[in-house]
Amino acid sequence: MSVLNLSDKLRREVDAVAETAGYLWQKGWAERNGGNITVNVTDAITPEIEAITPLSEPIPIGMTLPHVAGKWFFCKGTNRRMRDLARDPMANASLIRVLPDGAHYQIIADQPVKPTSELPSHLSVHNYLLAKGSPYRASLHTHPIQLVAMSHTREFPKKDVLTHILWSMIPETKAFCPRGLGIVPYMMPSSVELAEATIRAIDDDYDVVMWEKHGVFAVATDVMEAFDMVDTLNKSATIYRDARAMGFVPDGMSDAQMREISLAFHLPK
Ligand code: 2HA
Ligand code: ZN
Repeated sequence: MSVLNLSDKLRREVDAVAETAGYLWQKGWAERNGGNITVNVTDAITPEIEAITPLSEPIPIGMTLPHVAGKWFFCKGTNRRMRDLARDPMANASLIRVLPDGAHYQIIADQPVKPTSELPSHLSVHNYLLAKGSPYRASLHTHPIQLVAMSHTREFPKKDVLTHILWSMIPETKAFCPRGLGIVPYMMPSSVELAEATIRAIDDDYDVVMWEKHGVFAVATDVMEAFDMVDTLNKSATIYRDARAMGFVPDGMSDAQMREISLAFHLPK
């Protein structure tokens, strides 16, 4: 029996992850096993799920993260494909519980799928969010084509230059990604340095962070919200690219037009 039979709330969380994984694949942002999703699903755990015998022994996380102790996460499996996660989420991801020591986890359901190799970095971000009392429960890493392309020149990835260009392409981008796009210089995927730099960028008040020449990392209340922010930013990048491909540098909305958006949507900047 699937654990999904035990909690409607967990089923909705898993359905949202599967739906998002399908979008990532359809958009061409998730080649092979590219990208990751982890969601803190602690609120969806019922006493029946808590009573399930784990499918694995305690597995070391590789670091001690006190704020995720006792929390439950739904995580894409290591080496699993987004397109397979979309089709059959419980066979390509797993429900895990972090043990009270904050240093080990156990796989609970539905199958002994080992979570993403990025688990330490994703859990570090969740640990940071929980420590801060943030309502954010979802983290998403993906490879959005046009945004990544824009990180391949020294002209753009200066702090807030890229954000300004993207905000100015369509009004929605500033309205729905009001914190803009943080930038983390290229670092080795899966490295502790990359995880730490990502947390610093989130702490700097960004919800979406560009990993230069690699992809983006987004945090939000839920996985669909994280996807929507990346999708909106990438839409702006695509409009920018298409204007350039038509042979001109796009004007962008004026500063006055952008201020008007900030006022209408009560945005901080
Ligand atoms: O886990 O995209 O950067 C797959 C990745 C790592
Ligand atoms: Zn990646």
